[in-house]
Amino acid sequence: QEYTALKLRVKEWSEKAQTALAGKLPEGANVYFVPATLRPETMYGQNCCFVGPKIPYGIYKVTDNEYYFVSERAARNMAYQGIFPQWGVFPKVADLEGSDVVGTLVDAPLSVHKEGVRILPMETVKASKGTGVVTCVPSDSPDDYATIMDLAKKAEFYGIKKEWAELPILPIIETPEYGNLIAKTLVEKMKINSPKDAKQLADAKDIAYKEGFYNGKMVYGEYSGKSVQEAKPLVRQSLIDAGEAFNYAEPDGVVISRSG
Ligand code: ZZB
Repeated sequence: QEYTALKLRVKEWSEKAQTALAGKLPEGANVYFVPATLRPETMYGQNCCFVGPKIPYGIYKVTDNEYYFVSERAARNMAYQGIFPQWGVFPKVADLEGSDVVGTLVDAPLSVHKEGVRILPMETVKASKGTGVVTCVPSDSPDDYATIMDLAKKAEFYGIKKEWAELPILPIIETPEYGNLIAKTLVEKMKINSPKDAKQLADAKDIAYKEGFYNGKMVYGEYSGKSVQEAKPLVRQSLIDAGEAFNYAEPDGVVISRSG
């Protein structure tokens, strides 16, 4: 699986993270949350970024002033893809749980929300996939739409400020059959009531991927008017050229036998 790993720079840590990180990072160091995505062309629509509240994460040193917040599994994979300077080495400077960083303000590259977006909890993040960090695009991802609605509805229960989950959702891609907010359309049409409706959400995700890729047209950003198929590699490359993203490959879980 070939992902685009995006760099969301921390602007302000949550209180819990500030306490946990005291003295662990050099002055002026940049820390990035690094979500893995298959949809770089949707990055204009980022309106928060998710972590699993109970998942363990680390902050790993890449250079003297650049650090990544990812799962240990992802850091290890990255260390064998030339992402860290020394092959196979991924120095950890801090341990944090997802819940510690909820409320942190980050800068999401290309996002319409220039003032930054918040780190929010998502119960369905899988620790064993990608980087364990998931950027939220509620216009085009049904999982993200269902989660953000639930967070806004039960903000107190989740221990977040309601307004963190209420940033405007802007159209990024237009499809002939599902309009310009495909995730919202599918969630409503399929009567998905909660992020826990796993089966329907998997079906909705499947439709959204196919419709977006084969019939989608950009209606926002530099490549507005182009098809999603054309825009996808262009957005990806411009993020990489700007130093705001890099390629991250996921080993597909196949165990390679050395004896056979
Ligand atoms: C932004 C985005 C925008 C995404 C979209 C999807 C969509 P797949 O196909 O199963 O490999 N993701 C990444 N890591 C995790 C994780 N650890 N746990 C849960 N979800 C994760 O899924 C890849 C997509 O799943 C990634 O691309 C990421 O969300 C999420 F408009 O990033 B995506 C129709 C989907 N649209």
